[in-house]
Amino acid sequence: MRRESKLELLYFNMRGRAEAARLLLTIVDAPFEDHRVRNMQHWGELKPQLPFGSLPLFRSGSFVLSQSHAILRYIAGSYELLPSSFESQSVYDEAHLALSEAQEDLWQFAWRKDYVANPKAYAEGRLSHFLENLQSHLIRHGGECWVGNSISHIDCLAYVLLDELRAFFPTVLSSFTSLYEFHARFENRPPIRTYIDSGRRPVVFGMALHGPKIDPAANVQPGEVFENPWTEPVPLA
Ligand SMILES: N[C@@H](CCC(=O)N[C@@H](CS)C(=O)NCC(=O)O)C(=O)O
Repeated sequence: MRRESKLELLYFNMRGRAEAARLLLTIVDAPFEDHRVRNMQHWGELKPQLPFGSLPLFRSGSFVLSQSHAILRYIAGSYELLPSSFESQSVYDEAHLALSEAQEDLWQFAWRKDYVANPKAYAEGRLSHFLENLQSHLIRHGGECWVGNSISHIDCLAYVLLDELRAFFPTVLSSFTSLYEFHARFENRPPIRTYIDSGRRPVVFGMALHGPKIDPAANVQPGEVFENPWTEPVPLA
């Protein structure tokens, strides 16, 4: 990525598959335009033009990339956060895929009736199983960063997953001490704290069967709504 190129991230007004990239761009202090598709008409026009008919999409000057995980890795590589050897890069990919597998599973669960009616079985079963393995990975790698000795795109992805647990499965997160401590450390990094406190962070994690997953800790303004291409605007308070 040429540092002087204009950077644009295009997604919906949700954290979802764009949030790790937003966090990474924040950490590397890269100014970027954070475009959010908010209505059906815009989405209807845009979707047929997209390489895979979905978002996020990232632009760096004339270079265009879709697929959230490719985008994340690209930003990491552009800011020299990836090691040079193929073998070392594979270790990053290992953690990357393990985290995305757990995240996809959690997101799939949000489309099942049990997500609201009976989340306990999932929380104590599949979710805890994923977290046990992820926590072991973090501990094996020293407990501070997910891979390597300094912050990377993997830490951003891990935070996005763990932050959704902080919101909707808080007792599960706090029972995994190393994951819980990582989450707290990450969000207290000055650039991340500034972003969270700025009001720029989307209030909604993503869509679920029952509607948008609204962050219970978000500072919602009276009358604020979630504008999206799929439903009428949803009141956030
Ligand atoms: N594998 C893709 C999946 C992208 C994806 O499914 N995006 C969803 C939002 S999270 C989307 O664009 N949905 C709207 C639609 O398909 O109409 C990625 O990771 O970027």
